Amino acid sequence: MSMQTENHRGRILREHFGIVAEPGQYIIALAGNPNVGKSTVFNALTGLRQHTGNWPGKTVDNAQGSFTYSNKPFLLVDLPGTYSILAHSVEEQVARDFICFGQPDATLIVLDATCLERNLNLALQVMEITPNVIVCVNLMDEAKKKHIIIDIPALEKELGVPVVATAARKNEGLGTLRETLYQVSTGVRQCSPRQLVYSPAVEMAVEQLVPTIQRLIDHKLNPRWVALRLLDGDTAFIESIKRHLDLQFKNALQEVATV
Ligand SMILES: Nc1nc2c(ncn2[C@@H]2O[C@H](COP(=O)(O)OP(=O)(O)O)[C@@H](O)[C@H]2O)c(=O)[nH]1
Ligand SMILES: [Mg+2]
Repeated sequence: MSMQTENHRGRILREHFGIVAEPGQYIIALAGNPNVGKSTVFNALTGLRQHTGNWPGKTVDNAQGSFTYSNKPFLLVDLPGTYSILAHSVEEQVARDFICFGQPDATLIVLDATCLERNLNLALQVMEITPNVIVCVNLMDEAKKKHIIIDIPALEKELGVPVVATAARKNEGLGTLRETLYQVSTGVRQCSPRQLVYSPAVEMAVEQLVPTIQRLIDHKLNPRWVALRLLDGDTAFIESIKRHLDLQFKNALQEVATV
């Protein structure tokens, strides 16, 4: 990463998200449903190197913590616990905007091993936005107690992103988690997240929109995901684009959205 992009991202992080990152720090977003052990994972990874505040203009808590692994500095940003990131609440909007516009190097999604089905919804949504996803299946000790067996390699194959099993309260699996975060954030390990396929009519509309969106956003966002949001009539997302991206793009996108 060049110093120039780094400075640009640093400015976006500070001005738009109230997050102060040091140059060269890899940024990792931390997402998950409420009560899955997200804070426990956050504490286990960052220890006391934490800073808390609010998201700018929102009454939603914001926590960031740092750690070093393999001589590389990381900044972990704890997002609000949400079931979705389709922005139906302030918390969901905060989480989604950070994943979309904060340019994290990776997003770690913590899931509850005792109710994977419900939790995977969020993982699949994030995997539509960014390829750099790590899934942490936490509460493995609770799952074991309930005789739930999770085939981690099979899940990893299904999802196309690294999956790490943890019992964060017992400090189990965190070594592997650190190593995996390192590999994905630095690009040593590439992910190819499985994409949801929609009805033929939706897929056709997406296909028609993608080239135009691609031209307009210039790698700033995943064009397929932007197309899906536009087709969804997601006005909150268009508002977020206005807030976080430059003028030229947002005017053009508004035109596409109103067609
Ligand atoms: N048994 C067990 N409990 C856990 C584990 N991780 C977190 N917890 C507990 O689950 C509860 C919720 O954890 P917390 O980190 O606050 O969840 P958050 O809402 O996702 O931030 C707390 O009582 C934790 O101690 C785990 O791996 N195993
Ligand atoms: Mg928490």
